[in-house]
Amino acid sequence: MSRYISGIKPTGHLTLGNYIGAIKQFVALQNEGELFLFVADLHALTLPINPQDLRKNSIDIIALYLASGLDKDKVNIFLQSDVPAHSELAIILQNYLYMGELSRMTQFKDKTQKMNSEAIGVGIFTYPILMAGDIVLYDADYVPVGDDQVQHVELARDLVRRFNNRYGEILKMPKAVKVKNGSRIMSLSNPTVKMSKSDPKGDIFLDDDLKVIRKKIMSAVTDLGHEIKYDVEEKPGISNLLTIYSALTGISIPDLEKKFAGYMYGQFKQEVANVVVDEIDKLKKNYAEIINSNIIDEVLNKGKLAASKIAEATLHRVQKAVGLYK
Ligand code: AQP
Repeated sequence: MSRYISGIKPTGHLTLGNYIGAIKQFVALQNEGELFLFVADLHALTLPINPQDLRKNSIDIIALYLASGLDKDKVNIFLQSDVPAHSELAIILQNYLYMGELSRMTQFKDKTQKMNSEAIGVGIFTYPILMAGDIVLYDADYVPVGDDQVQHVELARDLVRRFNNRYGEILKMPKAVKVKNGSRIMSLSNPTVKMSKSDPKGDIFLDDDLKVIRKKIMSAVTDLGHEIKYDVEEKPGISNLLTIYSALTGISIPDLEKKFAGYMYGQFKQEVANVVVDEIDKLKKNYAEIINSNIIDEVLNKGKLAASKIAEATLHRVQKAVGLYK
């Protein structure tokens, strides 16, 4: 049975991008293999965050995982900081990645381009090391992620190659997997940039009021012309809305182009809004039940036990391989 590992950083309110690119994918995979899903709370510290927000965002992610249909009895859900092996392994692995590699990471460049280089925290630079550890700790076959995280998974693969060349077959080689439609949901106000929870321009948040969501979709930036056609270069706004519709309904984009042939942009947006509002409405109802129950601690305790068992075994293997006396 294949094993999957993935996580989400509790850096803000989750977006429709996180839902489509990551969470919906997790839900589909829970019947395919063994799923380990964590809240990447240590990663959230790489940029300034208020402690109350970090705590609330972390709990919200667990509740949203469950509200989206992840089955607590099938999936192992845990907090990254509940499994100390993540931090311990990162200290070792940092010696097998290079400054040059880390400085080429797109996310590092994007997140720090407007910062004074003297004041960039080291954690945002070494983020991919911690992430490589997150992945290899679980001997995972696959890492379900959105587009923007694929480069980090590739770096983890380089690290595994380098480490195993030196010490033998110690770490399992992981592979990134993406959803077919929706691995990069774009901002509604600027469909050439990614929808991102920490840069909330043109985002749909899962906890937005349904009326606000409808309004955001109705005022989404569209393109010249009037045809409902998928063309990322010429029609990034319409293409993004088609992708969202397709990801939420499972209807292919060519079928949607046929379905919406002859629609005006406004009519099409109404249809997209209906689909998004329906999905988020269901999510909100489930979320309300979960957040008011005692289930979250139970889920986290179970997840921590299952995750720790595998993570500690990998950590010991690595410690022994590099010569630490164990
Ligand atoms: N716009 C998106 N479309 C599709 N997938 C997306 N993901 C993020 N944005 C989109 C996927 O969601 C997962 C969780 O991401 P993360 O929390 O680890 O951080 P991220 O990739 O940096 O996502 P954000 O929302 O942009 O967070 P911030 O703003 O904090 O950096 C990943 O699988 C990601 O690919």
